[in-house]
Amino acid sequence: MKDILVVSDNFELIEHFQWVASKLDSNNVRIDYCFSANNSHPENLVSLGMKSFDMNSGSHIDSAIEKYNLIFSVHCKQLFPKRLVESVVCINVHPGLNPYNRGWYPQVFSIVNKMPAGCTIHLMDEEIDHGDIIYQTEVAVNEVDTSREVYNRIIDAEKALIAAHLQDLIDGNYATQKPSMDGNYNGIEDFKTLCKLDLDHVGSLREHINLLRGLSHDGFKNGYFMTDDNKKVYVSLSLEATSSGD
Ligand code: 0FX
Repeated sequence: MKDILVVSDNFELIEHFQWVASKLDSNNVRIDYCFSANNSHPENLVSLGMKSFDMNSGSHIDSAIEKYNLIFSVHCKQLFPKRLVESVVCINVHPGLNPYNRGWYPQVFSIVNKMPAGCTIHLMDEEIDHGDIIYQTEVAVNEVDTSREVYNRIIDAEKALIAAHLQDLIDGNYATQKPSMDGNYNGIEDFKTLCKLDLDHVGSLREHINLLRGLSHDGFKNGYFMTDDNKKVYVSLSLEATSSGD
């Protein structure tokens, strides 16, 4: 019997994960689903039967080490402590193409810095989005994409990897590959810095359009500048491509 813990703060992915897991042979696998203690709005996750798990609680970590053979992070908003990743096999499902733009909102940075985008399933070590790679899918970043379009493509690619490989991940039936380099990491503060638009910044229009489409994500207010009378003005970009030749 394999005892598995899945910690996730992403409703769409975890709903899909549960659906894929429901098709597995339930005689061999027992799965508990939790959201992280950082999640201030877990209501929809509670509706999926999930409970809170605190990566900063010594007793939660102790009981996880004792109980589980395998732990998944599926967009978990808390860092897994060193003690946990060194005691239990921990696997991360990450919305970026490691080692490029590890960390927060990878596609935002891929649109801005032109590094590849995609998703990665990897073994976790104590560094963020850093361990040996198990599966990866690169997704396209087109000239007309905002963060939202690329993100939707990444979520679809993550769902496809979960559907194709969950059984293999549980069975340990996979090969791993060391990332070719350490790559680069962006934290939430880097995203917040990107959001503060400097009206005096000098650059090409192409560079500025890329910044604004990286910050444009339907449903969120990201990029902004301040008016002389100290009001925040949010900016987002809408792009529409004609079919070729129009
Ligand atoms: O769950 P998730 O898609 O992923 C994020 C990080 O990117 C990932 O590296 C980390 N492992 C995981 C725990 O958290 O994040 P989300 O659902 O909060 O946001 C999804 C996308 O929405 C994000 O890529 C960009 C966009 N977004 C989100 C917020 C909260 C914005 O554009 N602005 C925002 O304020």
